[in-house]
Amino acid sequence: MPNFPRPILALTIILLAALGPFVDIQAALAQAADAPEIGDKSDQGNFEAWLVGVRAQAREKGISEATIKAALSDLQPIPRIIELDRKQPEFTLTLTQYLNRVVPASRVKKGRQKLAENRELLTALEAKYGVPGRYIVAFWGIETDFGRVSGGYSVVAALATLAHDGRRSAYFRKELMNALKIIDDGHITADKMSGSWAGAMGQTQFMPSSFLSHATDYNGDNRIDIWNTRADALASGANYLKKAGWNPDLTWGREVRLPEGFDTTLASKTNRLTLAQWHALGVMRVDGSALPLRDGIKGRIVLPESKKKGGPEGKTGRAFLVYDNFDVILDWNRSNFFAIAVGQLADQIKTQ
Ligand SMILES: [Ca+2]
Repeated sequence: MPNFPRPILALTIILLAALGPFVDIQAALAQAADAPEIGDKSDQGNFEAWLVGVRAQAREKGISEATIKAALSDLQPIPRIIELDRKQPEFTLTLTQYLNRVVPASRVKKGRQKLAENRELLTALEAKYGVPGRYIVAFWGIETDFGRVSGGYSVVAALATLAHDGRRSAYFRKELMNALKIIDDGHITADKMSGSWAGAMGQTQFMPSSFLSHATDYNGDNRIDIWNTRADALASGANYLKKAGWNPDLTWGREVRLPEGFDTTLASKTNRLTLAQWHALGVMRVDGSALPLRDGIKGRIVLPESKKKGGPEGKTGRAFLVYDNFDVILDWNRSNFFAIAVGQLADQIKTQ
């Protein structure tokens, strides 16, 4: 997020700091919606008393006393995190405004530099995981400005704060247990486990559950270090995408122009048509030329700015024809804006 970072100006930092956590929390909210409550409501009044229960649960899960002591002693909730969690604004930017912030020309330029600097590693990762380097670099750039801004919060304190807070306790308590396991496994110490205020960690902003299922030790030192070891971080991102179903033969999609009177009910997650079928329905490249007619490729139309029923004031906003890899990006972060930003940054990095 994840999330969802940056210099040039303090303004940029503020804007992207706001965007990153938004992105993290979207996935968190979606996952928390299906998670059962564990029963924190009865003991959330007193953080210390609550921590006693957390320590007991950690012991039951086989976390060592040393880790419990190192991670859960002298722990305080962080009021700023509750503030940030409560303040999440409605996402009111247009797509164009969002892309201007998340994929500025400076980031494209830096992305090209990063692609060149890491060519050997990225070529090896593409061979192993089937994900082109420009996509790995795009995720890296959007999540953390290429590893520069990965969040300054203690992940344990952040997750404990959110787990104790009671709004999405079950989800964050599980992530807290996952974080303790990562520490217990020796990948990072509690005091060095930093991340976003919502607990997204390292250069790829993995939640602890994603770390446990997808992070990988690429440089072979027996530690998975997505914070400081670039090879581990980028390989972990590539592994995530591979496991989520990345198709090496496809791109992500493209912006398109819809014909006058296009039936917007055709833009649905389930309505996957061939490029020839979309062509027959009048869908064009954004410059007005015909779609490429590669056989066998199906895509769906995404109208990221439209609310249901034709969008605000009947407008559909910008339109995209996307392939299966778009849904892989959404697996990482369930925001159409985020997925389009990743795709566009990857495209622009490639265009030299
Ligand atoms: Ca390693």
